[in-house]
Amino acid sequence: MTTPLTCRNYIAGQWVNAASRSTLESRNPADRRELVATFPRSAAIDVDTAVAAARKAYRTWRLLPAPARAEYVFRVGELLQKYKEELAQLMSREMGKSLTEARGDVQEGIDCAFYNAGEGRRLFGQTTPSEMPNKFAMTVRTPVGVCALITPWNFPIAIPCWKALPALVCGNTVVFKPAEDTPACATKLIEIFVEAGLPEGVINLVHGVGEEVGKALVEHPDVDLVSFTGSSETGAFVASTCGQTHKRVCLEMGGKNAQIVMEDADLELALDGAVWGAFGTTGQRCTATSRLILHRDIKEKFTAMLKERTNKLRLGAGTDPKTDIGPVINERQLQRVSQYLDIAREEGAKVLIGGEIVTEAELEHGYFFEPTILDEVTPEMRVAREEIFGPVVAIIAVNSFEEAIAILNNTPYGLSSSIYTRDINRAFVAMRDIEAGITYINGPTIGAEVHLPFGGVKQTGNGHREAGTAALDVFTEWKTVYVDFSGSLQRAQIDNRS
Ligand code: UN1
Repeated sequence: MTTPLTCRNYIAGQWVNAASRSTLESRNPADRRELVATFPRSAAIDVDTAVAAARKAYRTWRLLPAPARAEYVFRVGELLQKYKEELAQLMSREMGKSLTEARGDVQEGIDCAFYNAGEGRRLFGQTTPSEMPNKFAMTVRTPVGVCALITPWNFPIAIPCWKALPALVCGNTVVFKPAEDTPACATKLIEIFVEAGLPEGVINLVHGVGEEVGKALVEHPDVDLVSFTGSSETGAFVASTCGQTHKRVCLEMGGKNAQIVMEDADLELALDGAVWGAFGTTGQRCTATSRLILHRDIKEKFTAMLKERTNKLRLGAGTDPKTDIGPVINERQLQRVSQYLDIAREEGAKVLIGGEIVTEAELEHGYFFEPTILDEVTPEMRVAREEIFGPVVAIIAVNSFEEAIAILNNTPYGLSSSIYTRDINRAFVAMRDIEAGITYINGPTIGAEVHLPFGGVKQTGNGHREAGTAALDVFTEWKTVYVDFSGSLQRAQIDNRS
């Protein structure tokens, strides 16, 4: 076993303990006997210092030309490449995903760095004619200020990168509050920012629990923007607090994503997609497939194929190359998944395979749940409507394409969605009528790329998008500038009308 890391906060260019010196532990979810790291249990006082450091650094950072800011971000990308394997190994131990997926998570950070580094030489605004003579009109992007970034444990490198890298290129400074389940990954990420030479105070790290550090950040009068990824319940608190304190707020919350398989689909292809979408990352992606909406004509056949494939999935530690499915993140989540199985049984769903906490000797020290298929699920059941965030997929049978779309839309969420069909007309209708931020045609619900907008509709989001150029709209304000070089007062809407 590796020696546990001692993580610290990073504030104003210094690695520091929480003022209280109190600490918490991060343990390997595949084997809770392994201590991965200890980290500060920070409080409002630590948040105050970090916000003050970010505010101070903002004065100069915002004035550094964007291409120069972007060079730091480029360097972060290079260092992520250099430490990719080390980060992936650590991630796998700290949050349980397979090494293959952990490498993908770091790669998403690298992609995001290089994409946003290029943005330093774009950050395009507009020029447009004025309605008045001898007058110039344009828009420029300006930074928002101090940004609080509150991130989940399921993508411990990719999601902080999605938020921090565009925030920095746009000229903001950052206070980063990572999930309490992945403090070691967050610390390593910040070490990379430090090695990239980022000036003091531009990025600050405050570890701790959401109810303490997250809350203090959201309520802090000197934070200008909160970008939050997590549960809809916490998101509602974040949104209302930011409403009270007039902060900009960008939310990525729950999902209940579905994959439709029509009777004309390539079933092998749809099967690959369903297994990857439902059980990749142990079902712990916001984009995970948690419902399979199957046309009745292929339902029996496809369900049998899925059962056979799911049976072969190997559970184990993410660090073991043979592992297909790692543990769930912690005891609380394990119990939550298990409770949803009780609810499913009570509501009359049939557990086709799985459904239990794993008790076999080899895995007894981890938080393992069997990959689970629920059959005979109806759209009103709670397991068809509520986010479970575990290796559980619910099968719903439908008689028609129209019914499939209606059922897909019948949830409070709208993040990702997928349809497998060979019918081009249906594919286009699906693209139009599915209520979701992301729709895949003949691909699974997971697999978003960094240069396209990421986010959802309905209770998944609040109208913002991450990634791509959409992220720039989160992290900048538009300033509209008029330059009148006529030398006289020109009244728009009046002087140019007789
Ligand atoms: C998430 O689950 O919060 O599209 C992010 C995907 C990944 C990102 C998921 N690229 O599944």
